[in-house]
Amino acid sequence: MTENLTNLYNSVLEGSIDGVNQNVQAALDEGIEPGEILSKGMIAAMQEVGRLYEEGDCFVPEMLVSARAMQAGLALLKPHLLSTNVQAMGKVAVGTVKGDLHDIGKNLVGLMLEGAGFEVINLGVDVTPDAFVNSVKTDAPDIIAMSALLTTTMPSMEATLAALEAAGVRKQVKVMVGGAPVTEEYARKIGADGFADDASRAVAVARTLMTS
Ligand code: B12
Repeated sequence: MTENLTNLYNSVLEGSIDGVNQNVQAALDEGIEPGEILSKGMIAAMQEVGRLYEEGDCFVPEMLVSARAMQAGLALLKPHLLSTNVQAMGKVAVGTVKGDLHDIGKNLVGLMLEGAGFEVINLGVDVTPDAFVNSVKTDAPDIIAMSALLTTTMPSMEATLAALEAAGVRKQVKVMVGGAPVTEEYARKIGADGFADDASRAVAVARTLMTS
């Protein structure tokens, strides 16, 4: 890793917004690909934060400052991740499921989809099954993309699929799911149409769903 990427990684770990901003800019100036800045400098650091939390070496406030620093860096990187002049591919409504407030991964998926030419409706966090159903009725997305980061909120994905079915709109929309604890097997079990374990694969899955 270059010095700028290592400094960026450390800034996310320390939760330093100034450090993240400076080092994202320095890495861009050095000519490092935005995708590499994101994966090696920022996502890898958030994974380390998760590991430290699991080991009891950091706590929720530290996770939060790291998350804020990462979000600042993402905002700076966003224009570089979005390609221009891409044709509209379809419409995706993204949201983090009920009870879950983690939004970095969901926002990243939204950002990459936007970059690939999808129109993205961001429903935010703590999205109830009814709110997903309402979005299908009012926004008419081609795809719903649900994110969950907690094992305790994953069942809300299944509840949302049931709510779509009960409202008679399940056939109008494709559903894809993801988030750290979600697996391909779980996605299949609950009857989702697609799963991806990272944001760039999410784009590939969304493209496939548009033609299936
Ligand atoms: C940052 C963070 C927080 C921040 C969130 C800030 C924010 N604005 O998002 C704060 C401090 C608020 C937080 C709170 C909590 N957290 Co937290 N958090 C994390 C942490 C460290 C990083 C998550 C993250 O942003 N990762 C970076 C992004 C880029 O990755 P990602 O979200 O996985 O997304 C990628 C893929 O999964 C995929 N993806 C994501 N969504 C989707 C959707 C679709 C459709 C697709 C296709 C793909 C996809 O693509 C993304 C990009 O590649 C994780 C650790 C970890 N390893 O995940 C713990 C973690 C998720 N948190 C955890 C816990 C326990 C909590 C709390 C319960 C702690 C507490 N006691 O209060 C609360 C719950 C609050 C709530 N109700 O939601 C646990 C969950 C354990 C479990 N198995 O359920 C984890 C795993 C930490 C741990 N190792 O124990 N957390």
